[in-house]
Amino acid sequence: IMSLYQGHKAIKVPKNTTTWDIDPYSKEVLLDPERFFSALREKGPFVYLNKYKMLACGRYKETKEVFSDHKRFVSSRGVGIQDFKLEKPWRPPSLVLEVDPPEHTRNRRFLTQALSPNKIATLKVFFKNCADKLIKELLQKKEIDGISDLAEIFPTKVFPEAVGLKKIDKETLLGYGAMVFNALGPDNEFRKDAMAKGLSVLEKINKQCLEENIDAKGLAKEIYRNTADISEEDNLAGMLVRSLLSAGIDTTVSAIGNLLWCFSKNPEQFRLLKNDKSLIGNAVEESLRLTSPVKAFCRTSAVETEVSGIVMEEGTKILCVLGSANTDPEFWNNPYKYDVTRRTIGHLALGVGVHNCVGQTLARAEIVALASSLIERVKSIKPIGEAVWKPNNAMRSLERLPIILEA
Ligand code: OVV
Repeated sequence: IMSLYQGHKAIKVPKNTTTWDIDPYSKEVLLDPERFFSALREKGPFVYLNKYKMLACGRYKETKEVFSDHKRFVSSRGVGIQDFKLEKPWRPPSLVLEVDPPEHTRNRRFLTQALSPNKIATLKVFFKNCADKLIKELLQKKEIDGISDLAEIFPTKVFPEAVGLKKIDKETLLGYGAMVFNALGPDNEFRKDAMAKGLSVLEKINKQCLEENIDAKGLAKEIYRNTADISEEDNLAGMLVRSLLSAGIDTTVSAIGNLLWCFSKNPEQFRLLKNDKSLIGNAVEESLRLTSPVKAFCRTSAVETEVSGIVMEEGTKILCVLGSANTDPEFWNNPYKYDVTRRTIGHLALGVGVHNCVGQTLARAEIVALASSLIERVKSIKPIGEAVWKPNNAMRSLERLPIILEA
């Protein structure tokens, strides 16, 4: 008899696998992720989490291998700890995140088409203008909270406009992001808190995805146009727009907050950038590598299979800790150093394989625009208080980052 545990199949400890009592979804781990990453990698290619009766991996090699093989390690059973084959998910599954090829291939193409190089080029100009305006305003204030005054403000202003939402408030977008990402973890206090604000947020988000509520010039309208022949099918376009709103806000808010954290802690790196602006793109990649805003996603084994000598049964949930793979000393030199000149290619912050971040060109355009404005207009970014991290089951992001921007 198969037993269900924490929303998935309770697997047996595979042979030659270390068992571990740690809770990767606890606040303690979040507050000291680097210690968790190191211990995870040292225990072997996979560890068995006693508390969740599932596996976790954090070495670069295995994390990449699991992510790269969408046939053995499926997304259609959910990328959180819940197995959608065994339990009903909290919302209708995403048509890109929580689906396998061939459906995934078709659906993803509609998003790729909407995010065309031409569209991104136009948006870059818009993002840069908005970033310049915001940084000019913040320089007047001098003392700011890098999160509530900057990281949360920029994406919630430019992204809804890029998508073509007619009206949407910051709180709704951030509230929905918190639900989507915390829902990937166990039903702990963080998931419960996010879900508590739930129903009204869900209603507003679903409404915003409807064709009558989107502007003719945005990405959402493009998705409706490209799916016009078949969009009757299960609200296809609306569901794809929902994916933009699920994946496009919290991720970039966290990435920008984490980038500011990197800058404020490494003034010599910020000065290097000011002297050589051609490094900006790489400085953004390096902040993604080092801080991995999406900490971890799960996969589920569709068959009994083996990786690095570990045999795992069908239905095994694997927590793939991207932040750990991105700081594996077997792959990266001096991995915990923020180094804007580092060769960053191969980092897994935006995933790898068929599910790699479909919005990455848009995300990079946003973050690079903001980084450029900072480097052009700000002399230094100094911490004036303690950086406070915000617990989340799937993201690594800040609650507060008190800084001074000096002109
Ligand atoms: C959390 C997340 C990431 C990527 C995609 C989606 C959600 C989605 O809803 O499609």
